Amino acid sequence: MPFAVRIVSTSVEKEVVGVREAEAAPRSGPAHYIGGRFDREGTTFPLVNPVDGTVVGAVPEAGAGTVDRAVRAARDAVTGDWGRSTAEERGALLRRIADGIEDRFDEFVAAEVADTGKPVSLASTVDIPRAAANFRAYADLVWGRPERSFTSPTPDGAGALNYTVRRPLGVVAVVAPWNLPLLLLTWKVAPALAAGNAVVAKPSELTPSTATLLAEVMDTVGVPPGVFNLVHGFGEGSAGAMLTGHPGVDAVAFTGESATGTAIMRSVAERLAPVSFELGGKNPALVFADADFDAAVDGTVRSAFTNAGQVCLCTERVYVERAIFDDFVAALAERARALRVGRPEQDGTDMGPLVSAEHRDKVLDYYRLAEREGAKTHAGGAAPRFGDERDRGFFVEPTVLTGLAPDARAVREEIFGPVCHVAPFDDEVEAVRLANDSKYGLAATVWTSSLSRAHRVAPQLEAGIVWVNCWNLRDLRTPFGGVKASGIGREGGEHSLDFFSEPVNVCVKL
Ligand code: NAD
Ligand code: 6OD
Repeated sequence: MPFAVRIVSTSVEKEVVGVREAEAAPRSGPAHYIGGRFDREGTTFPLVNPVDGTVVGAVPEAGAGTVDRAVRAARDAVTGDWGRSTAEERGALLRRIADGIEDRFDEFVAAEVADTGKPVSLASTVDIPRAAANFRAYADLVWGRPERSFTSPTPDGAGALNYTVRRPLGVVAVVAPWNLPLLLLTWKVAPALAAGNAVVAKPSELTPSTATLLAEVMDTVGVPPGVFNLVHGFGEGSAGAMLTGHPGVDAVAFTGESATGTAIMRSVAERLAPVSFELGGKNPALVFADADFDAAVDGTVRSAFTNAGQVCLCTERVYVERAIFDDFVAALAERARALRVGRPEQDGTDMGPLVSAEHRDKVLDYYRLAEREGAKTHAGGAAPRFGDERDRGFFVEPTVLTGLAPDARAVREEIFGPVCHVAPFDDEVEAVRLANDSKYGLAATVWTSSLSRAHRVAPQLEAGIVWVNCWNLRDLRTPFGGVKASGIGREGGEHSLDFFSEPVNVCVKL
């Protein structure tokens, strides 16, 4: 048995043999996790509560030496027993990780809420359950993965058999953003491990806590030392760039801003390491006059304001057929004004603060820029005032704008806050042209009651994901990713397993 998980069947396996005691498991704030050991080596930077701006902890910042140790630990794992593990063994371990997350569900929710300020209702129904689901999904997928084989003719008539084996890439760097910290980290870690790689993960400097809890779970359920490593720090000039630029990293899976993707691509160019990039967006919604009006308003409220607009899939550009434009704007603005902005743990809170003071300032700058560019503000447009400690937090109002020209910066640039601009269109051709008039191409939404229109419009949209009469309905098996500046490659289901492994054709002369 190469590592400490007993495989009895492919069903969920509860029994773990010889699980190591969590070594120096921190339970007291963010820590690096390298080669199966936790440490807080190096200088620290503050962890800030977005609700009131207070400093609530300290995060260790990995320097070049720490990153190097993590990469070496990962290399040792892939060249050791882990590199010879079977898909069945890895699948069983992934299920244990999912169980481990669920066993500490409330801690994960509390940590995610504390770092991001997102409502408990969101963290407990989306972030944490879907993070656990990622591990289960890839446990199933890697086990059930079919490969094709071909028999080929040979000159002597004996023939040859070609079949494919999948090899892991080796040491994979996973660099994640702050908006859905655990969900988006596990979205890459789970398939990377399922495919047999060792991982060095770097979460966002703003949201280090659930990644640390994940390392604790990995440790507790018996993930072998070096298979999953975690380093904390910033991007440029810090742990992020040191990791992606490390010559021992065989591939980089990154989610974050498009400009960061460019920087990472430069850092891997010399050694030609493969990248999987999930990047920014400026996602359009098209609302046709024949749509179910209430469903379209409801869906647009969700797509613009979920997680305070800090989801890469959020709608920031809404195009509405002229016949219903005024009614739609009025209804959307009324719903936006009614959203309850407040404490994440309070029942009924729809929106918490933004993640950081810097991000709040960026979003508020865009609100002001939009007004200078000629926007009319129908809802929001500022920071709310509470009259208590939340006024030192990072809250902004959900905002609905109209009246901007197609080339306004607030229409073209990703804001990543709770804001959308609504503009009219006259026909389907114009709607598609407006939707595609962006350097980004992540997700698009179409609201219509015409089946023909839906099928006609969807494939014309320059986006990796098109939703019809819904938003963010996500099956983990489906391809996920963007076109243009929104990404390179696809993740999700088989697509992630394809990225995290190389097919090797074996040709046997019969
Ligand atoms: P970001 O690019 O600033 O940071 C993401 C991660 O990259 C962080 O861990 C950061 O420390 C690290 N990083 C920054 N500079 C780096 C560098 N030079 N080298 C290596 N690592 C570096 O993004 P963010 O602000 O954390 O997240 C918001 C952005 O992420 C938005 O643009 C959003 O659209 C995008 N996003 C995209 C998706 C998607 O699936 N397409 C999903 C979520 C978020
Ligand atoms: O898969 C999901 O549930 C989800 N909310 C994905 C979001 C991805 C980008 O931010």
